[in-house]
Amino acid sequence: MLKKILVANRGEIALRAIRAAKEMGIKTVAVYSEADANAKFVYYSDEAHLIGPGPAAQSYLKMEKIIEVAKKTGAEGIHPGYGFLAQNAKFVRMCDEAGVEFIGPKATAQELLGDKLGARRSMKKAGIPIVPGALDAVQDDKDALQVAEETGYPVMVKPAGGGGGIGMQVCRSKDELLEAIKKAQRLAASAFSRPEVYIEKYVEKPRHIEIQILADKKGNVIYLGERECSIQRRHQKLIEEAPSPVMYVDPDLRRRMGETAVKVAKVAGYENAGTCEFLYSDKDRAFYFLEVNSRLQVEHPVTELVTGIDIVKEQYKIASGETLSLKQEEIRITGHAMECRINAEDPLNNFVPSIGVITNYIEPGGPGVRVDSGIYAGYTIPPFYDSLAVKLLAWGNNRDECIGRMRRALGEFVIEGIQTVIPFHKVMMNDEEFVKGNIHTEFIQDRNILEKVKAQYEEDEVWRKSKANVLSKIQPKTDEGSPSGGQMTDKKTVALAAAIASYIQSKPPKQPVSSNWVISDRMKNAR
Ligand code: MV4
Repeated sequence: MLKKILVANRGEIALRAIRAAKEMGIKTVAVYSEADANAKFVYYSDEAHLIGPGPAAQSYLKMEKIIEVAKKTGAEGIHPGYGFLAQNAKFVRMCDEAGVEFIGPKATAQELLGDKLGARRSMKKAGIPIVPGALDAVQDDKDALQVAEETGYPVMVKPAGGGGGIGMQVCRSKDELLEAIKKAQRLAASAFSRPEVYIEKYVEKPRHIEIQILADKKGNVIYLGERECSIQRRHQKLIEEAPSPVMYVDPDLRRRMGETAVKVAKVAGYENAGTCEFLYSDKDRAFYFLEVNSRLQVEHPVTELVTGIDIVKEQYKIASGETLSLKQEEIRITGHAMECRINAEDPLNNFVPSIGVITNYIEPGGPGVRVDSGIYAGYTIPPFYDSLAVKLLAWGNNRDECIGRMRRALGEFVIEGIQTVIPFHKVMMNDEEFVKGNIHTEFIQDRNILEKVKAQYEEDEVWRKSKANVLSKIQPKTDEGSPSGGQMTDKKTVALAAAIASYIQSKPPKQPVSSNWVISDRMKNAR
């Protein structure tokens, strides 16, 4: 078994990786940026090393630096978390060369699965059901029109180089198609440095269902059931659950999807934990392979709650060369689990990131509640990173009990000083169609959920004010020349937050402004 690992990430997922290691007696090394000096994961790690300034390009993406810390500290493995270096084949190769175990799939599997069009070809050849459409990149307008005609409108244009929804466009006619292709090629070239795009049949209002898999180094692969992740906004998942509500209607679907995912993993020579994404059409009762996420995912705890399996511990065991100790027949799904992503974003203002000092923080608890949080009272949310602050999970014997607990837990949660998406989740947990499980990927728009969030927010404010005398708060210091270094950092971050907020709210310029500022992706997305 690995004796010491380095966690090459931050926030709640760094903490998650540290917690599993601690329970197994594995020593942990954290690496952190200047902006994360006061973070929980730094505090909970056995040792922590500063690797650079706040912007990720100068810290969490510094491959040589991170490997250097691993070598220096005697860490035998690197857990990449999600994002940053988790799906970077070059980094995996560098780990291999340095003799450090990358806790995740090999570089070859990362490359095969990172090429979405290549993966589509390999999976089609292996008999995996894929969405109808092209197996090659668009050559020219004539070629595009022909493929779309054969496939039948509406179609979706997708970049070959990357998934996750970036640069994808729906086209309902010839005219839309030619426009979309040009735009998608431009986006793909800048986001993935590969301009190729391809055409698929657009599946209308599908469910997004994914299968969690575990694969050891000896070719054994099992599936841990599914998660439904249909509740998304602009390709950002907000709610995930297991089982998918469709599994209550078609109990054999899990086995069919699960066995398909296992086959996908075997075709790709996959190892460690991973997720196979599918689209499911209620109308056709059919599922289609989309892509593999070759990393531990944000929503993995949903599966942990219904299977009782600690996925991160399994990752460490697999990376250490152990044979999977779990057999497919031993995997049981018990009850229902749900995750609400509590982003530090303002749901009343286009989900613009909200940063600053947490002046009050009280976590929910009680039966069936799990909180994976990177924040605490007095902590300052830095502006450089993803806005996911807390993952709130509920488990129940059935979906109704699970939703009841989630509603109760959301009601207990106190987070002050910043805006969060808690009011959005409260609206969702009371939506009639959501409660029935009638969800799909266009649910938030179709049900006008965002229009109901303001009323919820105001209701919360009335409650908060009526109880203001009960809970104490941290008073952020604003006076000049404070002797406390920590407060100085807070002041700087708050000033930065104000600058970024005004930047976001300004109209996007035609020409990109040249500046030495590094604006994080979430800031760009908010514009
Ligand atoms: C699709 C699709 C419908 N038809 N492909 C988006 C993320 C990426 N992993 C795959 N995605 C989709 N691919 C075809 N052929 C629907 C999605 C999709 C989606 C589309 C619009 C709005 C929200 C969505 C949420 C999840 C998936």
